[in-house]
Amino acid sequence: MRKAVYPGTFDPFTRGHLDVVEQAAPLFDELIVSVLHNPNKRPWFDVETRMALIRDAVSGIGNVHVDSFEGLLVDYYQRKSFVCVVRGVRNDLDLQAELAMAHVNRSLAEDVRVVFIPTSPVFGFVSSSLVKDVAMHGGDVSQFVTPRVAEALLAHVSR
Ligand code: COD
Repeated sequence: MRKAVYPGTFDPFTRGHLDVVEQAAPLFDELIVSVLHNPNKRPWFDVETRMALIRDAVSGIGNVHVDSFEGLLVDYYQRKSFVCVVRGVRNDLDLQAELAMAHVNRSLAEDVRVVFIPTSPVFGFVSSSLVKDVAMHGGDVSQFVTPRVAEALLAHVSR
């Protein structure tokens, strides 16, 4: 069973993330989208909410499941016997950062393989932080996120 992990903060999950999932899912028997639980950060959405929003977004893709993890990615990778880490790349800045992360992960654990998926051009400018900025200023986020995520963003800014 070739099981890969697509790890991230996903605060929140965007159509850009979904595009990566749609491209990566057919390459593996199972793809796990996994949300990092980082006690040092203050995300807009807690881990359970982020997981529920991702589950809704990927519900139509049979071999994709949602999980969360704490601590080092490489420890989680080995514990769960993943064969690959999937990461999305939007531009050269992403590539630089992703390469650094991949090298660090490979230094920590030699068996960690990383696959970069270039985003579809239409989502190349979408990021969770820009989406939150648009939502915070009352803009329409529907082209960047799924309807459930748009609802959650609206609820968050209306609190
Ligand atoms: N189109 C395509 N891809 C996209 C888009 C888009 N519009 N937006 C984001 N992406 C990609 C990102 O490039 C990334 O590959 C992925 O989607 C997730 O993005 P984010 O921003 O939600 O998640 P990150 O980058 O904050 O996740 C970082 C990790 C949580 C994976 C990392 O910090 C980690 O592994 N932490 C655990 C501790 C650890 O092991 N540290 C050492 C690692 S060097």
